[in-house]
Amino acid sequence: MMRCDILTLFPSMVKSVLETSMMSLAQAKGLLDVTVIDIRSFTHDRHRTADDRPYGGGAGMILKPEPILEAIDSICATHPNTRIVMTSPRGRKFDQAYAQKMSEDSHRLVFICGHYEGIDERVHMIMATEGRKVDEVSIGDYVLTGGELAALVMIDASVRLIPGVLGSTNSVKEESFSSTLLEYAQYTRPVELRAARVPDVLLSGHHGAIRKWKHRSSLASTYARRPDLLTGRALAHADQLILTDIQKEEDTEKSDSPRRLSS
Ligand code: 6GU
Repeated sequence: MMRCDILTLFPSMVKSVLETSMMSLAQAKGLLDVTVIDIRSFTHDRHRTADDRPYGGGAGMILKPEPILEAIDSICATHPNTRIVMTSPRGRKFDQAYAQKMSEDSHRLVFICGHYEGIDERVHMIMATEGRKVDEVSIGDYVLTGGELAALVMIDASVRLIPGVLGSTNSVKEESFSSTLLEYAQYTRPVELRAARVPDVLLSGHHGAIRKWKHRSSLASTYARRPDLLTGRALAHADQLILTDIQKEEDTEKSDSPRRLSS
């Protein structure tokens, strides 16, 4: 069970995603619990002001610290076991291992979605000083207009790792990145399509041969698309042999971009 709060200026944007597909199903199954909190509900002025101009000048607006700190105080008063996740392009990079940790985390995860040019620096400072667990997390090296999509990406990647959310537990185990190889090629009907046939072995019913084929397909796909995933990694001797074979095949097929492994 993952428990989250999302602090945002745009609750409807977040809610629409949470009401769809796997996110909605996970909540219905009681495996995910998300509360969306409007940062503006912790403002006290007539205009519900959540942002202000930066001291020292510069472009854009900054999120005011008080509403965010009040929102966190209010959550922590009822849920002391929280981890604050500040979405920010300056944060630590989110990856599959991070998603796995999140999916197993017993803390209530409080996502703070930054907007405009950022959040008053004292929010991070004060939370750290108060001894709260705070992580700044980025989903990649590009800049979003706000942290909502980033928070949703993190929740989506994590929630599907909770046992029972996906139909079969195998679909998680076999896929990309759990094994640090990309997925093997997949096919469905029809067997023949514009002269392109499904590989015969997949129709053969020989489970051993099929397993071998899938593994080879994974290695070939990884070698062709993400060779960086193979270079840093000690390959089993059997895999090294398969890879050599794949490389030979590629050379004879005058591939458009032949690549060599450094190892
Ligand atoms: Cl977590 N937030 C924002 N605003 N931009 C980002 C990001 C997060 N990760 C990458 N770009």
